[in-house]
Order: sequence, then C-alpha cells, then structure tokens
Amino acid sequence: MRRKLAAGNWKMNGTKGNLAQIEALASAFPDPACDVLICPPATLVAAAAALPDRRSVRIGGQDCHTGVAGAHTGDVSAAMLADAGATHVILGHSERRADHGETDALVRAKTDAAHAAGLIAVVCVGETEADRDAGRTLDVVAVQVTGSVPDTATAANTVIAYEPVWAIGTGRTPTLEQIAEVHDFLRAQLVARFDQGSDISLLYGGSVKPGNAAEIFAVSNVDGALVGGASLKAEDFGPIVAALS
Ligand code: G2H
Repeated sequence: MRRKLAAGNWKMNGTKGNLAQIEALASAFPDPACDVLICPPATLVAAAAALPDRRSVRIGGQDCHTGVAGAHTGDVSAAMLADAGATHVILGHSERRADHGETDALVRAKTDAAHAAGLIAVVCVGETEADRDAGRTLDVVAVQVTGSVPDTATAANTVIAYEPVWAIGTGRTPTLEQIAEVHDFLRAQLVARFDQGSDISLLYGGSVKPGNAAEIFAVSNVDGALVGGASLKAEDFGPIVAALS
C-alpha cells in the first residue's frame, strides 16, 4: 500500500512569523488521512520541528550535503537536518539542478547521505519545455531516476516527485493525460528496478493549487503532490491536503 503525501516546499520563503501557518494546518487536520510535510528553509527547520502544536505535520529540509560534517561553508548535512527534527529532505529539485549545477550523480550521493541519516529522500525529476517539445520527456525522466536514485531505495526511504520544469511556479500544468503518461512510465521503471517499486510513492509537482489538486490526485499513479507557492498559507495548502485525504 503506497503512502499518500502532501508535501509543501516553501523554497526561500519564510521567517519565524510564518511558522504559525504550520500550526494552523495541524489544527485543521488533527488526524489527516495522508502524510503532511512542510519543508521550510533551513533556518526554520529546528523551530518548525519544535512547534508545540505541530501534531502530525512532518518537517523536512530542501537540500543536504553529501557529507556528515566538515569544511563546507554554507552547507547543511542530512545528519544535521535529522538532528533538528526533520524526517524528509527534498533532493534534486530543478531549481537546485539549474541554480547550483546539481547532476544526477550528486543527487544520488545526497540521497545516500539522506538515507544514512535516516531521512526520507524526496527525489525530484522533470523535463524542460524544450525536452517536452522535442518528445524527450520519458527519456529525460528515465535518465534522471536511474542516475539520481540509488539501488538501495525502498518505499520506506524514498519518494519520487515528477515536476515538469515548465510547470513550476508558472500556473501552467500538463494535461491529466500527460501526467498519467509520465507517472505510469515512472511506476514501470520503479517496478522493474526495485523490489518495492510498486510501493514507492510518486508525487506530482508544478503549479498544484486548491483548484486543480483533486483532478490531479485522481490520475493513476499519483500518490500526492509537492507544492510550492500554494503551501505557504494554510488556507491554500489545507484544501490540497483535504483533496488527498
Ligand atoms: C515545484 C513546486 C514545488 P510550485 O517547484 O516543488 O512549486 O507549486 O510553486 O510550482
């Protein structure tokens, strides 16, 4: 049985005042029928995890280093995120692949580090608009999953998020048929490679909103969402959690 996950990615947004949104979300869903995760910026992970009324809302990081500790100015390790109370970490988001030149091999090493620290890795893949226009979508995501996800991935330590780059923060989304095509393809890839491939959760990400969440969640092999802009406020993220529950 695959776990359903509503994951919020706050990206580089939020200061202490925004933590009240997590408690508002928690009080709106005291017993959610899906896993609920908020990934605030690294500066807020410890405070978010320590919120007195966080209830079942899980807290995650947005990136980690491949190492445990050392001379890596500005970086945060998976072990540090776990120590701060995180249970998950987003890895290989297209913004990190674009802004920081992250390769599949680096994402794979970070995923190994996350697993070693006991974190669930939310590994992101997705094609650019040029890739889609050229008919390369399935080839691109296959290469990314093969390269970014280690052989040791299980349903307990890994979630895959399909995020078409051209749908991120743009208000544009693929058609439901396009989402189904990629998710069905990714499911087949996971089943072929991993013992638990049928149980690894597959999220869709890219301009998920309260108004489109339910129809996206009804697509085959969509087990939840990785949500950016609409995760910042409980009034927006709440209906998305409700649509998955
Ligand atoms: C895709 C998504 C969150 P948004 O990056 O991972 O962001 O929902 O704002 O498109």
